[in-house]
Amino acid sequence: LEAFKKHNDPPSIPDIPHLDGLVRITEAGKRTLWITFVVMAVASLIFLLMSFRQPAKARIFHHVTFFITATAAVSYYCMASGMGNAIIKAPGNHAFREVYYARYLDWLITTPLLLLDCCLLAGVPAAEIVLIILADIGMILTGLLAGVDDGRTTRWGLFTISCLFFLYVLWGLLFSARNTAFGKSDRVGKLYLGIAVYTAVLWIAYPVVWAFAEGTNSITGDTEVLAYAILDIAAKAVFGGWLLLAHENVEETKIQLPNSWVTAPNSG
Ligand code: RET
Repeated sequence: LEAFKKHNDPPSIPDIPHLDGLVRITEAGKRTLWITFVVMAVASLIFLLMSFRQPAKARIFHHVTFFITATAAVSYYCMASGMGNAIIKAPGNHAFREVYYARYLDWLITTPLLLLDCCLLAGVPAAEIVLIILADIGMILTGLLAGVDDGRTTRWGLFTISCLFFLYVLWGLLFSARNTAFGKSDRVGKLYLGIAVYTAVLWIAYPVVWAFAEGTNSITGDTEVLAYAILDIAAKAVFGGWLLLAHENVEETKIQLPNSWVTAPNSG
């Protein structure tokens, strides 16, 4: 038993900072993570309060959007506390990088919810929403595997597969859903187009940051944390505020759930 335990003992923690060529975040990066946590938590609270301005049946966008920033808040809380990262072999001799895989768990939940928000706004049929979200899940899972991969060729192979899934998502957002939105009315189309282009531009920046950070290990951990934090705040908190305010003013985008979804049968 002793031999087994010894064999499975993790490397002692103090050894890790002394690893040659290790890129990891410093106090500055930690501070960015904590600030982003606060921004996401405050945004969640605002979205929750905004939901009370609508009747219970018409809060679906508020609830989806609340879950997006709330999930990000939990994820940033964990990352700021030093959880959800791993030391991965990086390209180059004696190069290692601290990779925050917790982000991918966040994205696994939040990117489908962001797409759901966009698709509900445009009025995309349920079967197509499922396909777009499945492609998105494929994108994040292959991205996660690429991020924690210490091989050379598989990392970029997985990155390419992830990008192919991403192309499908972009096509759904920018062409298919756009046509559906303009089919509903010109106002819905214009509102949707603004939000979809904003989303597409921000999302394209993620694989670019990835290529410099996890991909080639050419920016510092702090720069990576800052870049993803700015993107996350824009893609979740700013996106959410814009979506909620705008849809309240465009009657055709309001979704009323059936009564049976929001009241118990015997509650009157
Ligand atoms: C990865 C790396 C592999 C290739 C591609 C990626 C795309 C990631 C995207 C993330 C979007 C995240 C959002 C988060 C929350 O706001 C996984 C970086 C294509 C598009 C919007």
